[in-house]
Amino acid sequence: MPKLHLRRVAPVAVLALALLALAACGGDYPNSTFSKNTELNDGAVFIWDRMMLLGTIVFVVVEVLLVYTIFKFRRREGGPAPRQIHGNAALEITWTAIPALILVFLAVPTVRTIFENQRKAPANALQVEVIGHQWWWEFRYPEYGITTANELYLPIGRTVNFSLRTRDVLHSFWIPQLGGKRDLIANKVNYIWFTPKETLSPAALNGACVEYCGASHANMRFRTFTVTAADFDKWVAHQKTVAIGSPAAGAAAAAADSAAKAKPAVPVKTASIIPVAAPAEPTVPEAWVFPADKLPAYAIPSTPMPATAFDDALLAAGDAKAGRELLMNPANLGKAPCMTCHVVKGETNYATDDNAKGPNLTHFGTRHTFGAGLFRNDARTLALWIKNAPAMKPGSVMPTFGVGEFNPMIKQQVPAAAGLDDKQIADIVAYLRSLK
Ligand code: HEC
Ligand SMILES: [Cu+2]
Repeated sequence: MPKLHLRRVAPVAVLALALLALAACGGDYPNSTFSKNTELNDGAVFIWDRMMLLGTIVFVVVEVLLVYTIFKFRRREGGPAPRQIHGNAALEITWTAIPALILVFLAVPTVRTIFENQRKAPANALQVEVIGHQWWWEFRYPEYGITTANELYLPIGRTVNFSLRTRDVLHSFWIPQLGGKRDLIANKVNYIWFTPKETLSPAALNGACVEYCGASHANMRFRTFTVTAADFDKWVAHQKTVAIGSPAAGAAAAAADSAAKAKPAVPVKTASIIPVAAPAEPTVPEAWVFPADKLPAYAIPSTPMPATAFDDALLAAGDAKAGRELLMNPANLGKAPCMTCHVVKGETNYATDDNAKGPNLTHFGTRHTFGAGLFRNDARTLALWIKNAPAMKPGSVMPTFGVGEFNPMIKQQVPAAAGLDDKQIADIVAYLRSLK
């Protein structure tokens, strides 16, 4: 056997190990929970640090003793037989007492943190209702009458109290950067609260479901935007309005218009008829969302797209008015039953927030992502989604609508009479994107 030159190999091995260990330092960990962004993180990080410290001390002491013993008392050729002993009371008491003491140092802060986290949230906390669905997230702000999906806005510096419910099976709510997870349990309302610290800068953070909940559990994600209090107010002011282009928005526009005319100081706009696909008109507070150009790479979906063809020229020519007619006219419910599962505030609704099977689409055009954080909200991705959602997201409750598309859920092709052609889909896409 070739002789192993221990003296030569050892330094190399030690160096390799050190480099490996150092590789864990630095770098960007956007989904790490070891950030001190909330008091919930603080508690967990404190316990973790203490556990690591004590654990490391124990590890080093035990390993040093072990290695020392192995070498010092190894069998030597012709050596005497080892001394025979029968236990050592002092030693045994010591090595029972030390771990017990260490556990006390771990248990006390752990229990204290658990009690702190289970306390009731401060009375002035922002209330957010989180409702888990297979496989997406509904967020409601009861204070403001806002219902939205998959994108959560939180003001920096204000405590937020989440009430957690599920519409179906167990889920678990987790925004690693903002602290611990909590389960959504059937027939029970759970709570979790924390405060994004005053010192934080606005950020886009990832969230996820962390309790296995079926086919698309891994595809049940969401984005959280921690924004300044002023920006949050802007977001709220816009999100609580009805959808632009809805009949109710038309009425609001007319009212705002006459109000503007009454005040001569404000330059009066001549055109007062708002087309359905109007870009953000000043009648509804201007949409404020987390700026798209500030989205970090980790918050931009990169889910692979299906190879389905879609004519980009059709998309560019999408007619929002025709799309709206498809969705809102009851005569079209057979082909486009969208509004039986989705709610658009201010429009013809067949569902309510409480029985809608799909996400509220009121300000869908202002969202960066859809499909529970899986897809970028652009025209092409949206068109493919309407064509065949279950082909893009396994198990999706949203059915296949594209004529000729294969619905993997019921293993059937969509017949021409029942589905939507690409032109109709392009029109619906234009309408959905106009929902600013
Ligand atoms: C049977 C109920 C149902 C019908 C009908 C339905 N959807 Fe959906 N839709 C859903 C569900 C459920 C989701 C969430 C899917 C997911 O993310 O897992 C969804 C998601 C969506 C989304 C993405 C929303 C988001 O924020 O993630 C859009 C857009 C959408 N549907 C549009 C439509 C259109 C347009 C139609 C009609 C052509 C339609 N839906 C018909 C149930 C439905
Ligand atoms: Cu899940």
